[in-house]
Amino acid sequence: MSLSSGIAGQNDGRNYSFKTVLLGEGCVGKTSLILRYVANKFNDQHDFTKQASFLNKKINIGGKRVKLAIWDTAGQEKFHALGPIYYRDSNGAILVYDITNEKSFQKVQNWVKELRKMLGDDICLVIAGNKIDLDKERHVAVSEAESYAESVGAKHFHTSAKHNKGIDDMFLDISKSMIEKADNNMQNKKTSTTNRKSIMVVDDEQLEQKPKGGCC
Ligand code: G3D
Ligand code: MG
Repeated sequence: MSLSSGIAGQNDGRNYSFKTVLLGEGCVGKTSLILRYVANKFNDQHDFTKQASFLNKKINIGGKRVKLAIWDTAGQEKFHALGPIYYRDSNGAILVYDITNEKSFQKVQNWVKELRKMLGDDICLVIAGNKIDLDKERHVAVSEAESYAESVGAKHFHTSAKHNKGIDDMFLDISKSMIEKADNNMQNKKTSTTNRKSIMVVDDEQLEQKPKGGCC
């Protein structure tokens, strides 16, 4: 598959391919969320997390076929070493925090600022409060997290990779947002092409030089 352009691949309005990245502090559960979603596994050997790479997942949404390339980090976030090269071609980002760790929620807010600054509204954002099975140890208030997400135009999901909660809904939701954005982009492109076609350029000089009395 090609991810080089970063633009939502779209054929005949029915096939889409999107790049989605997971971002957040180390140990919040990014790799676990991906493995649960793609392979329905938890606490398996995280082989694929050793180097930045992605797993594919194909889904069907109302007759539209969506191929998701879901990117995981190689753990560089632990050294604050995740640069724009990792996320720049993304159609969507899932910003993960651990509900028992206030600092990880702060980190999500830093990511939102960076992504909006670098990519504007070109990227669909979702925020995931992970490890809801540890609700007794919660350090991030639900209301605070949800109202923050709303204020930055992101949906908020409560997830548990351990108990497989909220994950399918979250990926479904971000996929729908990416489809909507891709459809809008396609529509805008068509409109601008149509507008361009309808502009007629009249060259005054040529008109003036034309012989007035016909050719013969
Ligand atoms: P990361 O990829 O963001 O660095 P990981 O995070 O997916 O490697 O997960 C870090 C630790 O959190 C792992 O534990 C993992 O099992 C645990 N974890 C991930 N998701 C959940 C969850 O939903 N609930 C609970 N209770 N734990 C979770 P270890 O012990 O392997 O470090
Ligand atoms: Mg990881």
